[in-house]
Amino acid sequence: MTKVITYGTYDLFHEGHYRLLQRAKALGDYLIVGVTTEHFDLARGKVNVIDPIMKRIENVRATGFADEIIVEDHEGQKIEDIQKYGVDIFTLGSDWTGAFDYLKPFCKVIYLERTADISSTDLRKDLFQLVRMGIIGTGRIAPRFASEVKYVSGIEVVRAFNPEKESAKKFYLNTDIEVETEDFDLFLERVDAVYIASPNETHYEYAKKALQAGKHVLCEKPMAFTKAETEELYRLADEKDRVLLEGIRTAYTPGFQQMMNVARSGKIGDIVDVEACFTRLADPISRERTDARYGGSYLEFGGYALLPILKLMGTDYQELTIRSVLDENGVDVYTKIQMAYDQGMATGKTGVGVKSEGQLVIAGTKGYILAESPWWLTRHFTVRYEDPNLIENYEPNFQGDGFRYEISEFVSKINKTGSRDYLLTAEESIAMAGVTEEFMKSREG
Ligand code: C2G
Repeated sequence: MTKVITYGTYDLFHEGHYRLLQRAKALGDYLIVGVTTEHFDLARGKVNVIDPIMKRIENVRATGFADEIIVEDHEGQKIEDIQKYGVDIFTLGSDWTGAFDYLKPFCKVIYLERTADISSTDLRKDLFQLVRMGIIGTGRIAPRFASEVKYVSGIEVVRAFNPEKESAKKFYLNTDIEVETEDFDLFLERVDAVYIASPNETHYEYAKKALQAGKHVLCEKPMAFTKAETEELYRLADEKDRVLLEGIRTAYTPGFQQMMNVARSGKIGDIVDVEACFTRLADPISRERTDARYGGSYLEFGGYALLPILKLMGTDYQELTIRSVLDENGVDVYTKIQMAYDQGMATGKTGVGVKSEGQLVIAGTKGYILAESPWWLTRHFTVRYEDPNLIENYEPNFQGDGFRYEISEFVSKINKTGSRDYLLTAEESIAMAGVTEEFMKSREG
């Protein structure tokens, strides 16, 4: 007898789950299905799980494919189960290819092709719909995004779009996600939402088209280069009753939220100055270093640097100064933004050809917050005072590369499970566009 085992959360049970179980069963004579507990999902960083475990188990049972159902509740359990039940084959969908090769000394490991194109007809008509996501642009960031989506329940990447055939092909080979290269409208028709990760200068047009077609939009920063265009997109989203979110990852991480709240708690007194720096030396042949108009450090990292500034000092600044150092191609390799407020000031520094200390300092009348590089992931920050021996350490939770928090916020806004607009508000995103507009003007002058 050949014993097969597979595991999953099976939240919002769908066609992809069904087909996986069907094929898992066909690999042998006896199928064991491990369903994850809430606790285990929390520990492995799967966010947004909606159905309770009893419902998830019931859905697996109802398929009729499982001969035995067990629960998975801790790290390391897979090896225990394989040994305990005398399992011959471990199988999981191809979104996990490679991740469970460590089980090979214990049994055969098979990754089954995942169901990429889940059709809407088979989706449940319940309150929570599975969000069928399309990715626009298949460059460097898109595969990272795609690999984090599997940690967010309730959303599936069903296809991608890129008119550049070479990049499209590479993405398909890497991710198994089909890429449409010609018909944008056809691509839009088959998704509920899009993630825009195309070159900076195309964000606005894609976002507009997608919103007009009634799709929810998660757009990489900068969403647009002017305040008016950004306002127009938020207006359009409102009119169409669709979610529009700017993808500044830091805003959605648990650690950054906690840091903002500690800053506002009065612990460091009144906040007077915010200094944020983000530099990363970019490859000389990369888009950031060669595209004078739409590359450069500000457009790459300005959103991150401005985020804590606008959150803590507000969007109502009195003065804005932007200075850049350009290289021989006219690319801003280093940019410094300075803002003056009624009762304070702020500085943002970005670099792609200049390296500096990537830290965030929030200075107050009683103390300060120091978050060292990479503060934009916010895995760690400290509160400090006049007495240098007094240091309060914060180690917030952070899993993967942080995309999952942004995606989770997007999904819960679509499902209207919380109006958590405060993570990154339209007002903050529009104010950022205002600074971007000034930056673009300063480059023309
Ligand atoms: N799956 C699929 N096609 C999809 C979506 C999911 O084939 N479109 C597969 C997954 O690869 C997995 C199973 O369905 O094999 C269950 O998926 P999830 O419920 O998302 O669970 P997952 O997070 O993949 O759990 O220990 C838990 C496991 O490591 C994986």
